Amino acid sequence: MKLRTFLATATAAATLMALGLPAAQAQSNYKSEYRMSLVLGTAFPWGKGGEIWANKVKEKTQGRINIKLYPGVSLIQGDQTREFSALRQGVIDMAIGSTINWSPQVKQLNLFSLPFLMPDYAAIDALTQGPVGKSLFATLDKAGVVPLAWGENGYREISNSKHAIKTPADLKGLKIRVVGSPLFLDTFTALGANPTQMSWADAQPAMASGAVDGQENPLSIFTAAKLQNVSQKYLTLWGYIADPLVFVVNKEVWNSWTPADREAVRQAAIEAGQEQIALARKGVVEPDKPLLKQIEGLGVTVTQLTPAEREQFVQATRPVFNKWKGQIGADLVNQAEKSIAARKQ
Ligand code: X2X
Repeated sequence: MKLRTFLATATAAATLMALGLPAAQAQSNYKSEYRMSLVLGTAFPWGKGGEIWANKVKEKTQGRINIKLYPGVSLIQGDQTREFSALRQGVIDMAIGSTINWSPQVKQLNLFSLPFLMPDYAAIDALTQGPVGKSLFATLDKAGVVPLAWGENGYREISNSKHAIKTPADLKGLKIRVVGSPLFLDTFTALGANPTQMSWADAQPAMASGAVDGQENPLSIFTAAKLQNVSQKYLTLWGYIADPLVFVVNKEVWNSWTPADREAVRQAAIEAGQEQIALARKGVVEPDKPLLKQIEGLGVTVTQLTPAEREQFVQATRPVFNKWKGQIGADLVNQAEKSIAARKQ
């Protein structure tokens, strides 16, 4: 907000308060609609989370804050790696964004993309719900947005059109679509693959045409986007990284709301985040993992690695981990490893 606008707003609010007018009448500066950016729509847990957040905000603010969803990152022409800058600039009012997509601007968020840092869901929770999560929220706040809650995209499993992947040698020469930060290029290069960076919007036609052989994404995306129909016939569960989602609001927008409405939006984000995480994990945390059966039922070969097989991928990517530890911040990575070691299983 410009200083003059701010002073005018503050004066108006003070006057209204002095006159004893109800808060509802102090909101003439509210927009009729707030724009929420998302990569994926309501067919996916990600977009469902957006819908849940928007509905809760509407209810908790008695309709004062009205949110419209813009899936497909349509406010930025589908270029998901520009979402964070657009948020900061006010092109986007609020978003639920993946740590991967914001990593080019906020290098600390690369933490979650460090290969094989997080062995299980408890490890993700130990990071987002502990000192690491706090520290990252402080970083995001400093970078110019208001972070409110964590959500989850999920563990990113690798698929391709050629053959089952059991060892790093199986990745050799495969063209793998990746998104976001250069860390992904390093990881897949270290594994002998041929990574190529492109947006999610471009990835699906590229798989369909055979311009790329494979991709990595959570299973909920695999099924909802029907990746078996774009030649993804082989799927390996390696759990190498997972991307959390972050619920955020543009700072000027946030400051334009009354304290009570800010609290309502924050509470709505926290509740929606919890519900969204449950949706993201549905089908993969139950003992019989029904989502895997569903995917096998689509004619996809699902490969589960033995601990020894998985270890080969860990070793092959260790130099990348070490290189990026320095770029992300050794203190943050050390804290993350400490939190994970102390996690409740
Ligand atoms: O582009 C992807 O792979 C996706 C949808 O998972 C993200 O936005 C990080």
